[in-house]
Amino acid sequence: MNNMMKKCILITGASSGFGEACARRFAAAGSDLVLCARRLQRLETLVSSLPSSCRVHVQRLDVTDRKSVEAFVDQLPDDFREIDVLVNNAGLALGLEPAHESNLDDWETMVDTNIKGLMGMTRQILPGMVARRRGHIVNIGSVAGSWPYPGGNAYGASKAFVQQFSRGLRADLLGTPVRVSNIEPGLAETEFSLVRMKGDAQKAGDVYTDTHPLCAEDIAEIVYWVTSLPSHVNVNALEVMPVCQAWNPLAVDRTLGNEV
Ligand code: NDP
Ligand code: 8X3
Repeated sequence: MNNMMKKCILITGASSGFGEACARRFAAAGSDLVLCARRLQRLETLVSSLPSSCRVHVQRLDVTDRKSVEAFVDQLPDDFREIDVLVNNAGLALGLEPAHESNLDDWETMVDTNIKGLMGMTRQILPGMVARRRGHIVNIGSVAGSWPYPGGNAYGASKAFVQQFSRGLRADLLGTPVRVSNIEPGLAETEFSLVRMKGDAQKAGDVYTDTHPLCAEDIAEIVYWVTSLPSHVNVNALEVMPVCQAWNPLAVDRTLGNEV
């Protein structure tokens, strides 16, 4: 028996990518699962492929819908109410345009999902964890939260929020046994780029051409690992890139001449 068996794991954005891989990883460990996303059909297909012994509750949830998020815990069946691990994974990037050409609706959707959705879920689940004196919030941040790149503007800023919010939670939760971790992945091949490129499969594929990116299972293994560590160990943040990725030198423009 491993220490995640029968623990109840709530994963947002479980219909693809990291969230789906986390569901499979925790199911393999014998955990109970609460899976949510907007695409219910995808969740149901995922459930049908999990071991039949796995206890799963699926719920359609748009994390940008504050009323639904607020009603979420009350709608959980009794057996799934005591969440041990919340994986705040639902998120997205939209567009790669420079700030002066970006779509404000895209920016707002990223804020609503990556920031407000994550805050709302945390606010719903955390009181129960504190009351039970048991729990772990795992936020999925990004390297983009620390390292700016052209076109990363609002997405990177939303993940910088996740980074600092995770630290703030740690500060608030000192004196409780509740743990908080921010996992900050770099280049990873999921549906992330297809969403960012708004369905343009060619552009999405180009992101990964001639690379060996992280895969969803890499991140799921890390999420599993940080949550299965002994209960006195808190991984505050974990930044992970594929070997083929690193930082650029600071950018220097040589075209402006006397203009500045
Ligand atoms: P995917 O696009 O494969 O998965 C994103 C998941 O988020 C989907 O299950 C989607 O479900 C869900 N989601 C999006 N919007 C909402 C919403 N409003 N309400 C509920 N669920 C939502 O991408 P990844 O798995 O790569 O992304 C997961 C997380 O990892 C994101 O937070 C992303 O920012 C982060 N990340 C990704 C990296 C990468 O390179 N892939 C690197 C670093 C971080 P549905 O559409 O069914 O609602
Ligand atoms: C996703 C990784 O580098 O595309 O968060 O921003 S990156």
